[in-house]
Amino acid sequence: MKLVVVGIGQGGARIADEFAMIDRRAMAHRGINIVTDVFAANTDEAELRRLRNIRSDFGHRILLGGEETGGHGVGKMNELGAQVARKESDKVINAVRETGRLYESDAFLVIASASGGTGSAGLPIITQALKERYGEKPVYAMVVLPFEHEEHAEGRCVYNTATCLKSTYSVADAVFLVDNQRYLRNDSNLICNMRKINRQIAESFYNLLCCGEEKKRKHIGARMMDAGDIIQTLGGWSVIAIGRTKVPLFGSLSLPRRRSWRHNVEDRYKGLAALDKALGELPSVCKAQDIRSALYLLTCPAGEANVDIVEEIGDYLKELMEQAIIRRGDYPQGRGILEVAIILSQLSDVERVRGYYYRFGALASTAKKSRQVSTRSLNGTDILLPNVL
Ligand SMILES: Nc1nc2c(ncn2[C@@H]2O[C@H](COP(=O)(O)OP(=O)(O)OP(=O)(O)O)[C@@H](O)[C@H]2O)c(=O)[nH]1
Ligand SMILES: [Mg+2]
Repeated sequence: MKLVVVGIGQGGARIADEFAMIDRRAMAHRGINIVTDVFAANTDEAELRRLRNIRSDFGHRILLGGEETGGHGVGKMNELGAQVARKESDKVINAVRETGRLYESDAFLVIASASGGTGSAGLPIITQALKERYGEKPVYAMVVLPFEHEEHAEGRCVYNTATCLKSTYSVADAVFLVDNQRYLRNDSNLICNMRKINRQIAESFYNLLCCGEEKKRKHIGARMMDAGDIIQTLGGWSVIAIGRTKVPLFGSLSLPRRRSWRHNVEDRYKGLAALDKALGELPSVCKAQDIRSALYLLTCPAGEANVDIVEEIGDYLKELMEQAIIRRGDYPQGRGILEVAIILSQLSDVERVRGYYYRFGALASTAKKSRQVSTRSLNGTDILLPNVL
């Protein structure tokens, strides 16, 4: 599957930058192309300059709202972010049109953080503009949810997140929810953590995108997963994750060794062990009974893949999510690692999203009350509006 990737705002652009990176890796290691083009759009000029992998011309690093913000971002004010994105969405659409390789792309992926000002407001607007212009291709959105400490610190964070989620859901063909908090490792500093998080987010798409683009027969599995499977699976709220286990570098049939009982059990259930890790990485947003559609892809060296592993994973998932249509695939690729990539989609209820809507409602009514008080106390001079509205 080939994507056109558009990152908006700081978080979105940096994650898009990692997609440019995995595409380079796919070309260098596997001779295939998984991302036809990558764009970053931001109101922050310095941030655009800091990107590492996206082509550095103005057509790929697009400055929005130069006049309104002087190239310094919108400082979390998503109203300004929306105004700028509405006025300049054509810049992005024109840049995409000029890629020249649109015809080979299967879908768009538009990425942004939910709690900033530029990305959270720009995401639904750019998604809608792409849908209007290229209606025949699915447009998927990826929304990065804030860290817990950010939510506690500012109401604006919840306000932006709730409005971003609601408006993006209404226009995108599917919305991937990515939870920053889920990826947080306490042992690294914040910048290092962000980089690792961004890398991991892009990495979870790597084999899924590569699989359907493989041309060499030895890398085509018994059940190949391609763009059609992924497009059929995706709809509404969605989540993605990968889990990995190590497998012997020289295959299971290498020199006979004395192996402990524990190792034999791990070997026997390595597919389930990787699946378990993938499920553990998912953002805690849904209950199994709310999942309507899912897919999994087993990627491992050819000698490690067998029908039992693929079926074991499928049986386990079917038991877990009875209502879901589950698509499966296997991809003989790589050395020493067995990976399970999983997408859960068409989630009928997402508690986390409901939580944001609920808190948004509470913030709005508190704001209304305090507006009445402040208006009264200032004899009608309506200037003490809380920051969130
Ligand atoms: N995963 C990830 N999250 C990020 C990154 N940079 C910022 N964030 C998160 O994104 C949110 C802030 O949004 P930004 O993307 O910085 O905001 P913006 O879209 O640039 O909007 P303004 O700066 O307000 O103009 C916070 O929740 C951050 O934790 C990143 O590189 N990776
Ligand atoms: Mg910014």
